[in-house]
Amino acid sequence: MSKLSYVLVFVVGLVLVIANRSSAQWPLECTSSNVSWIKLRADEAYRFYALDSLSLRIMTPGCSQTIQYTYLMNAEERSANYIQVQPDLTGDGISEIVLGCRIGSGPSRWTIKILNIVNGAALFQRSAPGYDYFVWGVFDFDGDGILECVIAVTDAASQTLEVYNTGAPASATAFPPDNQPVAFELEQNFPNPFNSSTRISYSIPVSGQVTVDVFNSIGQRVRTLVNERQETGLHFADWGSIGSGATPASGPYFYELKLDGKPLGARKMILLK
Ligand SMILES: [Ca+2]
Ligand SMILES: [Ca+2]
Repeated sequence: MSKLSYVLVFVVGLVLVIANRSSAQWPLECTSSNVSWIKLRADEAYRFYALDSLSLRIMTPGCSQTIQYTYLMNAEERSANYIQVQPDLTGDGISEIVLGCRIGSGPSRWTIKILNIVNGAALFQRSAPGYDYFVWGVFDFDGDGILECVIAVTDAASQTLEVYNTGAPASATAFPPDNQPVAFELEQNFPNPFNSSTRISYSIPVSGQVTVDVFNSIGQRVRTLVNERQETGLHFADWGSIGSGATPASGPYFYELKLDGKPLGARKMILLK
């Protein structure tokens, strides 16, 4: 190749590099701190929401940071740390919100409240010492055109499903639309990162010997959260301040679910103190 050819190749290459560098970065649409997002109606955009120890605040749709709905926690609910969106059960087109709270420490106790977020009224709530309540889904369980609400109730020894008739038509829509349980699911722990305690939800397709182990970043097992025979369905494993043993250090951890010795899945979580 002649000297001129080398120069030409260099110049063409330089032009290509510059063109590539100047090609558009995606434009930033919006930012919002300490929030997550949900959808409350079929025909609207997603919205930001913020959940802290005092309130749940839901913004108007899109990138807006204008608060449209606010729910103020009562004293017990100040530990609320998850929400779920369920179908519109009141006929106003706005999906109902499930607020989940861990109450106190010691024996497990998770409560739920299904809220009409428009006026803060509770449509349904369940809470009792020693029991965990979880809204598994709102769907037409028995095929009669009316939505049922399926609640899982667990204590140290058992799980019961309670099916309530909401009276709302099955045409109501939820976001995400599919709240029905699947055969096997290992959820991301919540909250994550966490600093005191966190919860891992999982469903198993058949009953069997279940273990949920926690490993540190170099693969050493640091805690066994579950090691028992469990029935088909939804279960929870909690880790943190309520566990026994020395408090673990901040950092990444992995949890692994096994059924009858067979690994079903693993996920990563972050402990931040
Ligand atoms: Ca509603
Ligand atoms: Ca029904």
